[in-house]
Amino acid sequence: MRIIGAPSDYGANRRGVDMGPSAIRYADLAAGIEAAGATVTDVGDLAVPRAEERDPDREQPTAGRAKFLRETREVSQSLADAVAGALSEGAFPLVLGGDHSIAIGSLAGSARDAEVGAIWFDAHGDFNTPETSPSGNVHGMPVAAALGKGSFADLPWANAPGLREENVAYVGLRDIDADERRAINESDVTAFTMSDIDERGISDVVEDALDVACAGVDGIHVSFDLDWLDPNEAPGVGTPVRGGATYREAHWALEAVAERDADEGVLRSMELVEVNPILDESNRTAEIAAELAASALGKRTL
Ligand code: 4U7
Ligand code: MN
Ligand code: MN
Ligand code: MN
Repeated sequence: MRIIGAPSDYGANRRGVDMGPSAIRYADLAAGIEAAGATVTDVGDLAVPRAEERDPDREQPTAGRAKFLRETREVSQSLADAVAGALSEGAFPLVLGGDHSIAIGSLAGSARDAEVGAIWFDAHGDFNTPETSPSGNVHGMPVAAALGKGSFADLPWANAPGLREENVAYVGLRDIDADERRAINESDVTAFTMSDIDERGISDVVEDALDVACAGVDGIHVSFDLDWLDPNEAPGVGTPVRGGATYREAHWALEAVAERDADEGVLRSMELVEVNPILDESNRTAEIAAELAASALGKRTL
């Protein structure tokens, strides 16, 4: 497998998430994955210029409200190439964010030459468009971008050709904006909220999400926003929301992904996003991210 760092913070309004890749590596990511039985190659970080190096006058080339869209395009295109490149060489791409806007590139690369499903572990729907976004922050838009919603229809670099709405499954939503809710409900994505997990338990919900993502595709992309976890477990994220998944639920979820992969070979690409070491308590959130990657890649207790 191949580790690709994407230290972008263009999609969020808080600095620090650009240090996510370093923090996750520092948390013994590679050793954990090797203990799970995979061979690790770390190709380092993509070159992402700092926001201060950019002329703010050159922002906003297109539609609506989307901050740093030009920079997001550059990062997305180089990440899409890196992900597609890994896949074409037979390596599993594990992308380290960075804010969640990097998922635009991961999905564009993973679904460039294949039919791909996506499982989205997140407190948020990330289904805003430049037209509906209350913040203008692109980390709240990657699912809509990949699916070509709103003005993303005019931005081919942002679209994931082999991703269909019918194969997108959310797990554990709990903070959705008003227009975003309408758009999710009108779409063909499948959304499981935290209430679904309360009612049915994590195992039933994740198995259903896997069924949705895996139906008729070549493989799945796992997008893991650390703010899916409860902030008491993972405080180092930019947009914490109370009432999230527990540490054990998160592990169970990714162990279920690993098990499905062992049975059916479905896992194609993965990303860990929104780790912000500046907001963290020691390096707790990055450590959880590293452990979860090992779980997804097949680490077992016995
Ligand atoms: B994350 C938000 F308004 N919905 O669009 C927005 F609440 O990648 C938050 O899931 C988005 O962390 C959070 O700005 C994006 C907001
Ligand atoms: Mn997100
Ligand atoms: Mn989120
Ligand atoms: Mn966030």
